[in-house]
Amino acid sequence: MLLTHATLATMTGGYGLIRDAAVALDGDRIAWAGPMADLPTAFRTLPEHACQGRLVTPGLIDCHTHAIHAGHRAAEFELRLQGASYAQIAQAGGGILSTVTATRAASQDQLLALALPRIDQLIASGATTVEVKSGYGLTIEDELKMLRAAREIALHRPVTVKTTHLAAHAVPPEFTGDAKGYIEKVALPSLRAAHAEGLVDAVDAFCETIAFSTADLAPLFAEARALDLPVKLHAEQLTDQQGAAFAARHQALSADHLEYLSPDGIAAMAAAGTVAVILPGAFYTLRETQAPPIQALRAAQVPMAVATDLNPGSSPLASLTLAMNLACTLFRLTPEEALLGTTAHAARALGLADRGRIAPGLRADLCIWEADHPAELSYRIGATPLHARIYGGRLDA
Ligand code: DI6
Ligand code: FE
Repeated sequence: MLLTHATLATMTGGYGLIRDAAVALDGDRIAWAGPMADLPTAFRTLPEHACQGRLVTPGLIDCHTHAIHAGHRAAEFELRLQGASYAQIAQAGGGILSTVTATRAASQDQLLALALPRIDQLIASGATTVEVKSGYGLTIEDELKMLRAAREIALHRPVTVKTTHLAAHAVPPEFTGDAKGYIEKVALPSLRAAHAEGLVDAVDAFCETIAFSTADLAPLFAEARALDLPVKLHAEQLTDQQGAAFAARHQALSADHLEYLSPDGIAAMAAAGTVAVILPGAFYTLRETQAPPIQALRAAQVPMAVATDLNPGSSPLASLTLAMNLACTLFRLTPEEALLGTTAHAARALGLADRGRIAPGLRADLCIWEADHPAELSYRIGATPLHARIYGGRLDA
C-alpha cells in the first residue's frame, strides 16, 4: 500500500514533519517515507490510499496500563472528594486491595471481557500497542490469571500487547506486615511460573511507603535479571524512596510517576538511559500538587514518555490523547514532547526498537488523523480525531 499526500510526523528528531508526503508499506513494514516528489518509481504502482493532507503519525503506544481488573472504585472517588487521601484509603484496606478482592473473584474470561471495552477506548484514541500489568491478583494463580487474560487481548483486537509482571504492587492481607515474606512466597514464584509460561515481557513493582521498599524489591529485581527480563518501577509517586536510582542501577527500561523524584534520581536515570514515564492521569485524579521535575528531566536529556496509567483507583483514564493534553497543561510538556511521549519514547519504555517512529524497516503501525498539525492531538481536550489506523500494514478505517 502507498499512502499519498500525507502530512507526516515521522517523530525522528522531534516531529520530523514532512508536508505532502508519501509512505510505502511492504507487508507489515514501512518500506519508504518522504516527500511525494522524491518517491522512488518502484513504489509508484502500489495501491494508493490518498490522505488528502491528513496528519499521519506512528501508531500511539500506551506504555503503562492496569487495563486488566475487575470492579470500580467510584466510592473511593467520593471519599477522596470528602478529604480522604489515597494513602489513607489504602491503609484502611481500600484502594488497590479492594480491586484485588474483585479481581480474585473474577475468572480469566470475565477479566478479558471487562478489559476489552477499555482497550477499545484506548484504540479509539490512537493506541496500536498497549502495555498491560498484573498486580491485582497477589497470589501465584491470580497473577497468572491476569497475565493470561492480558495476553488474550491480542487474540480479540489488532493491538500489540506487552505484558508486565507486577505482583509487587501491594502487600495482600494474608501477608500484612511481612512484605519480605510476600516477595519470597508469592512474587518470586509467580514470576518464575509466569516466565516459564511465556507470559512476561518485563517486571514492575510499586516502591512506596504503602507498598514495597527498595530493600524488599532487591530479590525480585535480581530474579528478573537472572531470567533476563527488563525491569521498570512505579517510583517516587507519593514520596521519595530513591526508587528511580534503584531502578536505574538495574538498567530499568523506565521509572514511572516521579512526582517526588530527586536530582540524584534524575542523574541516575540519565546515566542508565532509563525513560521517565509521566502519568498525568494519576496526578490529576489524586489532586496532587507536586509536579514531576519536567524541566530538570529535560535538561538532563532523560527521554520522557506519557501514558494513561489506566486503572480503577488513581487514574480511570482511557484516552492517550487526553493524557497528552493533561501532560501539556498540567506539566508544561510541549505538544511535541507529548507526542514523542506516546510514540518514540513510549516504544523505548517498552524496549521496542521496531516502532514509535516512521522510518524504513519499522513496523507499519500508523494513525491517520483528521488534523493538519501534530500539536492538534494534544490541544483538544478529550477529542479523538482519529480517521483511520493501520496495524502491521493493514488498514482499519
Ligand atoms: N500507582 C498507581 O498509580 C497505580 N498503581 C500504582 O502503584 C494505582 C493502582 C490503584 O490504585 O489501583
Ligand atoms: Fe501504575
